[in-house]
Amino acid sequence: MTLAPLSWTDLAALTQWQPNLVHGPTNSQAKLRLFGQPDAEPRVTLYRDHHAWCPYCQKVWLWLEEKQIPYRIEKVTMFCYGQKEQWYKQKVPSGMLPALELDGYLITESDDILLALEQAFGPLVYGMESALVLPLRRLERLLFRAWCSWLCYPTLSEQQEARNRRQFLEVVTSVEAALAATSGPYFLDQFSTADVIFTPYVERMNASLFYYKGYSLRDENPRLKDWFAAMETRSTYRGTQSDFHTHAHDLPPQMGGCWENQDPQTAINQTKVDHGPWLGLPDATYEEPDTARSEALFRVLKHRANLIRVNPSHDELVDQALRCALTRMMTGEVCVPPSGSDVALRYLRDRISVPRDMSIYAAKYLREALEATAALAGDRQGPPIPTKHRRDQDPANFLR
Ligand SMILES: N[C@@H](CCC(=O)N[C@@H](CS)C(=O)NCC(=O)O)C(=O)O
Repeated sequence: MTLAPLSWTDLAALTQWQPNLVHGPTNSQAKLRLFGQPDAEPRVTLYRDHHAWCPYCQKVWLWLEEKQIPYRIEKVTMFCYGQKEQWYKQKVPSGMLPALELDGYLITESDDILLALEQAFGPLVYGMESALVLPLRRLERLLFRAWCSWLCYPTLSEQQEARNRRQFLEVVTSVEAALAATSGPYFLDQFSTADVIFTPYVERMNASLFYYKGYSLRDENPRLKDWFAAMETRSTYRGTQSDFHTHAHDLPPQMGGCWENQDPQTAINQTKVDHGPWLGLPDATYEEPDTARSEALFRVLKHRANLIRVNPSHDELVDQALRCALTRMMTGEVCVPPSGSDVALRYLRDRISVPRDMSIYAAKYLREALEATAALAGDRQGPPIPTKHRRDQDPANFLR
C-alpha cells in the first residue's frame, strides 16, 4: 500500500522550530542582533549579501557575532544572482559588499571595516595591525593566491597541475606550522581575529578542493583538522558555516571558473556532494543537533509557495512530491511521489543554499529526503546548475 503524503497542516504540526533571531545563536535569517540587550540602540548596520555567501561579508559577520556588538543587517543581491538594488548602488556605487555603517558613517572594504570596528569596540583579542596578527594576515593572502592558482585556471599539462598542487601544499605546510606554534587549536593562544580572517577562504578551500581536485584539506592536515573542529564548537561559526554543495556550485561564477582534475577521487567526491549521502562529508563533523529535521521542515513551510512557483515542474506535482519528501523526512515512512516528479525534487535538492536557507545538518536531511523520494519516481536529474551565473537563485523570488 502506498502511504499518502501528509497535508501541509499535518506537516506544520510536526515542527516546533522557532529560532530567536534577535538574541539567540547566529542565524543567517536575522535582520537585527541584540545579544540579550533588548534596550540596545545599534550603532552598526552591516550590508551583506542575501546568500550569506560572500566571504568578505562572512569575515565581518563573524567578528560582530563574536564580539556581540548590537547591529542591524540589510541584505543586498550580488551581481551573479540577480539585479543589484538601486538604493544600494546609490550608497555604494560599485555595488561591492560588504559595507558597514558605524554611527552613520559608511565604510567599505572588509579590512577597513574591521579596523573601524576595533577602534569603536576594541579588538577581538588581538588587533588587525598587531605584530601577532599581521604575519598571519599575510599568510592567509599567500594561501588564497596559491588556492586560486590551482583551482581557478585551466591547466595545460599534468606537470602544471602537479606544480600548482605542490605550490598550494607548500603554503598549507606553513599554515600547519603556524597552527602548531601555539598549544591550542587556534592560530594564536586563544580564538581571535586571526581565526576570523582565515575562516571564509579556508572553508571555501576545503569545499572546492574536495569537489574539483579530490583533495580533503581538512582530513589531510592534522592541525587544520583540529582548527576546523575547534571552530565548529562555536555557535557563531556554525551559524555562518556553509556546506560543500553550496560552495562547489556558488564558487564558479564568483571566481570566473573552477577547473577539475582527472584524479579518480575527484569523481568519487563529486558524486557524494551532488547525489549524496551528505551525512558524513567532511564539511561538518560536529554532533548533529536533534532539531535539524524540524528546522528544515520549518524553512520549507515558510517558503513553500515560492518553492513551488519557481520549480520548473507543474505546481500540483511539486506540491505533492514535496509533501512526500517531507513526510519521509519527519516520519521515516516511505511515501511514493507522483510519477514524473523526480526532476522536480532534484531541482530543489540542488538549490538548497547553506546557511542562507538553513543550517548545515538541516540541509543534509532535506537533501537526503528529496533524493530518496526522487529515486522512487525515477533517475532523471534536474536542469544543470549554471556555472556562469546563479540567477536560478535570484533572491527576488523569495522576498514575499
Ligand atoms: N576587497 C573587498 C572585496 C569585496 C568583494 O570582492 N566583494 C564581492 C563579493 S565576495 C562583491 O561584492 N562583488 C559584487 C557582487 O557580486 O555583487 C573587501 O575586502 O571587502
